[in-house]
Amino acid sequence: MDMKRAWWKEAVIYQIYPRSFMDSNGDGIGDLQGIISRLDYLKYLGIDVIWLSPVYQSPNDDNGYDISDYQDIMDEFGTMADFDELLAAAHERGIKIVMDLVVNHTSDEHRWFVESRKAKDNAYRDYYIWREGKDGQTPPNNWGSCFGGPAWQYDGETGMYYLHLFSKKQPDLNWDNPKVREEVFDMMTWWCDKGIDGFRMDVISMISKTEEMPDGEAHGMYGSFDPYCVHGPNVHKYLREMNEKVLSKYDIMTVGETAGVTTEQAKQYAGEDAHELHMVFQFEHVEGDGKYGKWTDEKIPLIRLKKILSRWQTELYGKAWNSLFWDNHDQPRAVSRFGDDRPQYREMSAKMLATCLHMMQGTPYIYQGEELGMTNYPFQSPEEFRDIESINAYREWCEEGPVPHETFWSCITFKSRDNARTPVQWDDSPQAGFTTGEPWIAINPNYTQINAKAETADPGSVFHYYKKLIALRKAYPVIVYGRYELLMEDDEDLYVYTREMDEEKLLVVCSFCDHETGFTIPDEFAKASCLISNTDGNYDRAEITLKPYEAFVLRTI
Ligand code: TEU
Ligand code: CA
Repeated sequence: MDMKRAWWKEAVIYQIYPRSFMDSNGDGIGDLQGIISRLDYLKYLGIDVIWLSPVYQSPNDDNGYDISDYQDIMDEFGTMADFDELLAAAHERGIKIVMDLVVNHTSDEHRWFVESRKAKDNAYRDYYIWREGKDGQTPPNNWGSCFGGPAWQYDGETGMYYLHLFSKKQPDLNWDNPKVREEVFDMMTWWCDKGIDGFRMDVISMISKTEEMPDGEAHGMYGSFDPYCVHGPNVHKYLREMNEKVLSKYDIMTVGETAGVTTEQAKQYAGEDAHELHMVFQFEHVEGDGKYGKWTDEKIPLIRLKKILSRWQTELYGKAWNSLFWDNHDQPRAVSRFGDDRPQYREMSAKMLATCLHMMQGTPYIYQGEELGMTNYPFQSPEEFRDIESINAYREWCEEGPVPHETFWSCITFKSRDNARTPVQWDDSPQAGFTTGEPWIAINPNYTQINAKAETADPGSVFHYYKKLIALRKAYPVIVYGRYELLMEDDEDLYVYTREMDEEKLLVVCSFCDHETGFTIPDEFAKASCLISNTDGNYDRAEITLKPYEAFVLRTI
C-alpha cells in the first residue's frame, strides 16, 4: 500500500515534564535552563523531537495545565529569553520542540476569565460557558468533573455557574464563540512564528459541547458529560478551521490528545486527507480497566492488550497515523504497569516493552525516565501526593467515600499520576542530581541504582537499549512503514508480530511473562539476522526457550 512519507512519521519523540526534569537553580523545581543543560543527553539518546509539557504562566493548580497567560513563561521555569535560548539550543542539535497547547480551558486567573466573571454583559462573558442554576441552588446538570466534584462552579459575582470539565480553576472555553477561536489561532500563529515545531493538543476532543446540556448517565455521585462534550458536534469543523488558518501554513507536526477515541474517529481527526491533525493519542490500552473509576491495581491481560494495539495497527494502516506510547505524565511508569519492576526483572522487562512498542507502526513517544526504566514510587501515605487528581480521588473514594483504605490504597498507588512525576534520576548523588535544594515532590529512593549516569556508562543498560532501538528505526524503513500482522493472538504469554515491506520482513517476539516459554521460529526466519535482543539468545535453531521477559527482532534479507 502506498504510504506517504513524512518527517513526523520517522521521528522519535521525547516528552519532558519540566517541573520534574532538571532544576538549575536549587529551588527544587525543574526549569528551562535545566532542560538546556541536558540537551546533549537527549542528543546522545538520539531522539528527534521534544514534546514540552506546558511551560506557560500558570498558578499551577494542575501543574501548568491551567494557563493564565499563553504568551509568557511560568516564573518558576524561567523567562521568554530562556525559552528562546532553549529553542535555539535544541535546533542547533537538530532537535525540534513541540509545545503543549491547552485550549479546552484556561486558568481562572487568565485575564479573559477575570473579565468574564465580572458581569453578564462583560465583553469576555461568552468566552466561557455560563449557565443559570436549576433553582438558584443546584448546578445546571449532574455532570461530574474529571478531577472529582461537580463540573459546574457557582460564581457569586453574577449568580451563575461556569463549566469546568477539570478543576474549578480550569474553566472551559466557549469554542462556539468565533472570538475565542480567533484569539487561540492568533496565539498559535505567534508561537509558530517564533519557530516552534508543532503542538500536542490537550483534550482537543472536548472543545465542542452540545447546545443542550442534559443530565448524563450517573456513575456514583455524578453524571457523565461524555456524550455532550467529547467528540462534540463541531470539533472537526473547528479543527479544520485551525488547520486552514494556522497549521497548514507551517511545516509543523500535530498530535491530538483524544481520550475515548475509536479507530473510526481517529481517521476523522488524523486521516491522511482529513486536513485536521497528523495523529492522535488513543487511550484504549491505558484506560477502561478501572475498578473504582480509573483506579485499579490490576494489570491488563496480554490477550486484551494485543487485541487493542493490533486493531489500531491494522485499522489505521495506510489511512491514518498512530502515536505509540506506554506512559506519559498522566500514567504510571511503564515498567511497573506493563512490565515487572521487581529488581531481577526490571531491566529485561523494560527492554522488552520498548522492543514491543518501538517495532510497531507509528511515532513512538518516550516519557522522561522511561529510557532508564524508572519505576513507580513506593508511596507510604496520602500526604505524599502532589497531584490534584490523586488528592481528590483519595478524599472522594476513601475519606468521604465507601472504599476502605487498604483496598483503595493498592489501586491509587498503582495508578497515581505522581508515579510519573517524581524527578528524573540523573545520578547517585543526593536528590539524584535533580536539584541541590528540596525537591517539590519526593525522589524515588531507587535512584542510587537507577540513574542516567550509571546507565549511560553501561552498554548493557536500558538507556543503551533505547538508543539502539531509535537508531534501528532510522536505519530500516520497514520499522516505520511496514505492514503489521499479529501472530499467536491467543497466546497468554507472548506478543509476536511481523512487519513487512517489499521483500523485507521482521519478526518481533516479546515475552510478557516471568517464566520460561517455548517458541518455534517460523521457517521463513530460519536464516534471518537478529537486529536486537535483550539477552544473549541464539536464534539459529527453530525450537527455542525464551527467558522471562525476553525480546528479540529477526530480519529476513
Ligand atoms: O489530560 C486529559 C485527560 O484525558 C485526563 O482525564 C487524563 O486522562 C487524566 O489525567 C488521567 O486520569 C490532560 C493532561 O494530559 C492532564 O495532565 C491534565 O490534567 C488535563 O488534560 C487537564 O488539562
Ligand atoms: Ca528551578
